[in-house]
Amino acid sequence: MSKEYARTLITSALPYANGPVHIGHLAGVYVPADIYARYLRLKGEEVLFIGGSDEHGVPIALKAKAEGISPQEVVDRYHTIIKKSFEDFGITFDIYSRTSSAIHHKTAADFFRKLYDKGEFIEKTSEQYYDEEAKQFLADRYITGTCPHCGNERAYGDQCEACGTSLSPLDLINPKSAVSGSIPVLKETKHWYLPLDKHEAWLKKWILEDHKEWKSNVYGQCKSWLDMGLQPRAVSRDLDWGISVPVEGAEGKVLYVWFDAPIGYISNTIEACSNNPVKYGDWEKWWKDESTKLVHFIGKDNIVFHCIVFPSMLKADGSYILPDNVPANEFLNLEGDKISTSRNWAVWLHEYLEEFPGKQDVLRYVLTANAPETKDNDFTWKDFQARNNNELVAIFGNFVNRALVLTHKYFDGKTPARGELTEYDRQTLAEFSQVKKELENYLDHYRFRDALKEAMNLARIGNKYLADTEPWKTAKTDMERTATVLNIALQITANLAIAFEPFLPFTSNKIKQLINKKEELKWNELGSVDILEAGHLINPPELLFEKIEDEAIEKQVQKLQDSKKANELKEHKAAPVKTDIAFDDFTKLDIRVGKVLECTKVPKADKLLQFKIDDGLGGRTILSGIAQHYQPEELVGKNVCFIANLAPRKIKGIESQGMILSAENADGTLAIVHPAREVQPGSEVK
Ligand code: B3M
Ligand code: ZN
Repeated sequence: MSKEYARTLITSALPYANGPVHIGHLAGVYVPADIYARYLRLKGEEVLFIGGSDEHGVPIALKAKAEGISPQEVVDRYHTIIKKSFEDFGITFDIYSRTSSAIHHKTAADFFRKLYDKGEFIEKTSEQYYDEEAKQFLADRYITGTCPHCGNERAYGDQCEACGTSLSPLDLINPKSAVSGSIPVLKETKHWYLPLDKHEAWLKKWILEDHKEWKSNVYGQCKSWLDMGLQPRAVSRDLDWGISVPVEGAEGKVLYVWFDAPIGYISNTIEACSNNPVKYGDWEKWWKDESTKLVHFIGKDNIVFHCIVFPSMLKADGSYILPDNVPANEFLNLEGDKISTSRNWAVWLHEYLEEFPGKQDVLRYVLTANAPETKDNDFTWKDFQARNNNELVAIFGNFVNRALVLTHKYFDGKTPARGELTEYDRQTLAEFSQVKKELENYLDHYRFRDALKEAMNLARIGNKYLADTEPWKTAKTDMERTATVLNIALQITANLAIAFEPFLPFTSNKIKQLINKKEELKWNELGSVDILEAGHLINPPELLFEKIEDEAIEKQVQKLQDSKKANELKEHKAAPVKTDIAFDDFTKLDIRVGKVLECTKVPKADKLLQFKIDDGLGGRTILSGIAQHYQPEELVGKNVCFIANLAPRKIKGIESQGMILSAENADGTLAIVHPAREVQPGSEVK
């Protein structure tokens, strides 16, 4: 369905404020949403781009409990970090607010109340799990257990992350409270349900018939939900963190986070409009006027909420428009593995900027070029480096730099006048005049990867043009020809500033500064060869991109490997205890403390260290296979524990008179055991 709209309201999923944001967030939601918002603004359209933090829900309450702080402190911390990351990456929200705000509490409570008064909910008492120790009901992630579908023992009450199935607490096998670890009991409680089954008929028509143009991953997921048949969904929870259910007899109950969060888009609109009424006008025109195009940018795990649940809420209210499109992305993986906050398998945006300061656009470029638009995709550091070095530096940067440097060299930085065009010039101009149409076609259909490729094509055209026309050669014989070539190269450069503005805004600004065109270049100038008039002075050249060296990439790969290792250790379970022994058996072992007098590497044995130990009995020699874990010097003077009555053994011709004790990690790293205080050499360990 294509329709003429007057304005566009762009929403982007509100990230949970229980951790910082990573490249998966950026690639899946915020970069595409920002590209779209910038594109429409550049075209002069009326746009409102909404962002904000989602600050309710069980994971936040659990995190607060684990850290011994309040949920408000948790969300304050992460809201600040997240907001800053988005600013740093040039995500141009018109507002970035939060669902713990007073405006949101009121908007969400009013929304609920209206539906309640209209009789749009079902009230139902049912049995739910209750933790008698912690004296609370266990909703969603407050309860864990075994997934009935895949057997994962760490499934949550709302979802199994191993197989992706959405669950309810009653589905779990061997349920356990995440609060106290105790086994929960069933207890009656009352909740409000949105009867999605009643909405099924219109949803089917609206999505399956009227929105066949939605992305196939989105359409497909909706279809399978609708084919399965919709059930009433609870919109309240027994929790103490969230928005209180605004009806009598609902003490201790809050709105379910997925009920209040999408209303956050509305609250944030209200806030933006009341902060800046001149710019944005009345909030209702954004939500209640059929000539507004509403577009939700989200990740695939949010599809059902944005295509089925939230539209049903809006419809139940009756005064709201519905989304025109929900261009959800699939997931971005990292080096072949699912991105995970809890396993620290992620590239965090704030950390990226510490390691690659000023390189926001490189990440924006790689994440768009590799966006998981139709299927899950993989981010690798090697690909990041290759795209930077082979595409941004070698093509885009190289072209712009040559155009600027040569203009300074031959024309003192003044845009030369264009003379007669050759057939080849005409061909080049014809090629690049297509770029605008192609770009628009892709951007209008949320195909940002293809759009970026098209923008990059413009840089390729420029790069090839200079390589073929070789103005550094013609400058020796034909200044007029050189002038024409550089005029065209500079016009292409100006075009690049426009074409890349949605994708690489920092680079686009830098080009504008370099070509001395600070006044905004408009989208409709794209394709023009008259952006820079003859004589227009440009600034001294500077490089747009710099090469990223192998060391920088290896460091990032190493960082990930370290976090994988740390995880393996964390997840490793201690080995089961061996069969019992009698006390007498233990006393047969003579364990002593000794001081290391000397420690040296055994020649021609890479694992062996030779110790001279003061055992209080005149000293002894012990060999130990720990040379890969310790430098000999660091052990001299230390107290160690050793088995004193192990039968002596000859190794590499040296007699070892005992065994030094050490503790070993699951990954094979180890640490020598030391007594916690100074004791006499020869003391017995019991
Ligand atoms: N906070 C889930 C997520 O971050 C959720 C989105 C809310 S959008 C209204 O994936
Ligand atoms: Zn599962």
